[in-house]
Amino acid sequence: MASSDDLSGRLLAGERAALARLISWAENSDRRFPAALSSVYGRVGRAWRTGITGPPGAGKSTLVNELASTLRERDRTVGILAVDPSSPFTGGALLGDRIRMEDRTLDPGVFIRSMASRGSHGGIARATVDACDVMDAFGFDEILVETVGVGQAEYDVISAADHVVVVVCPGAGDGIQAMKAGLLEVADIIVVNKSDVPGAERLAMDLEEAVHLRTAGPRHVAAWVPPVVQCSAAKAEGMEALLDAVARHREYLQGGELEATRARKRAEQVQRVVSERLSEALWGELGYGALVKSFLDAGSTPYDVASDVLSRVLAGVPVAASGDRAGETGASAS
Ligand SMILES: Nc1nc2c(ncn2[C@@H]2O[C@H](COP(=O)(O)OP(=O)(O)OP(=O)(O)O)[C@@H](O)[C@H]2O)c(=O)[nH]1
Ligand SMILES: [Mg+2]
Repeated sequence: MASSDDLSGRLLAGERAALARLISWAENSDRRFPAALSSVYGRVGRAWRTGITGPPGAGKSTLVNELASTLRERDRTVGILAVDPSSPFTGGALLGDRIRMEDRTLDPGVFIRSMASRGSHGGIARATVDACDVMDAFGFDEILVETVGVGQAEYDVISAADHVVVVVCPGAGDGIQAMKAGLLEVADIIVVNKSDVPGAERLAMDLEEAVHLRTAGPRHVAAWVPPVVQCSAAKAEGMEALLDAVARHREYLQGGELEATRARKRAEQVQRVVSERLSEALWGELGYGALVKSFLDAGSTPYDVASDVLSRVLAGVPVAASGDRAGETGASAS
């Protein structure tokens, strides 16, 4: 059985199998992962992380693939993480052009990994950040994370990135609907993909207007206004424009909030780890499951039982008494 020391040593030596293994440890909440991460954590923080999300079928995987190509042409190394993909990066569904994909997987400057959210007990955002951390420590310049969807879980996954790119396309799964579902709020950059199909221009104009209404109110001008970039990932068009937009957002972050934002995101990761472990411990080794069952069997309501559980747990965790000052991390519990 591999020890965490072996594996982190091999990761730092550039062994891709060790990288893959460590990501599996993160995904499976392996107890060896924390020690492995701490031995490589000094190397974390050099990669740029870009989250790519949007409705199913918008062309995210195609776009990620093209972005990776363009980044490789610029001599940037790329780690790709597809979270719960419905169109996998391997197996052909993604790419009309399999030969290029095979080239890509032979390229030591690219690493591609899928991660399933099933079975990770809501810990998918935690596991994604862990996976990005080890890819970062491994030494990739750029990390691209694709996740499908528009819900809270995807938002949690994607919001850990430095840049959030929201991809929409004309037609089915209408972009404006996606924006109404809250994607406008989270996007640093909006991509209208499939610019080769009718309606793309119109959608881009509508989105520009929506962004303008949101960011240029009478009393408030946003510091960053998400640009709307038109691309055709399938035709490999618009990648330079997208990377320019990313570069501008990067400069914007470097001009101010980058360190504070990354620190806040690290604090959010701490919260995820604590919540996950706490819940595991409560219903596992601490035996609260049995207690709950006995109370419910005795006829108490779920709220009464929950209140009993909480008072026991909270009484045992005297945070306020320990001198810690709550709220210092700046992490929000939302
Ligand atoms: N016409 C056109 N089709 C595209 C373009 N980009 C992607 N597609 C097609 O759109 C379909 C979906 O592409 P994917 O890249 O798998 O989309 P996705 O957003 O990753 O999909 P999910 O991961 O399933 O949500 C595929 O048939 C692609 O070939 C484009 O720029 N133009
Ligand atoms: Mg996809």
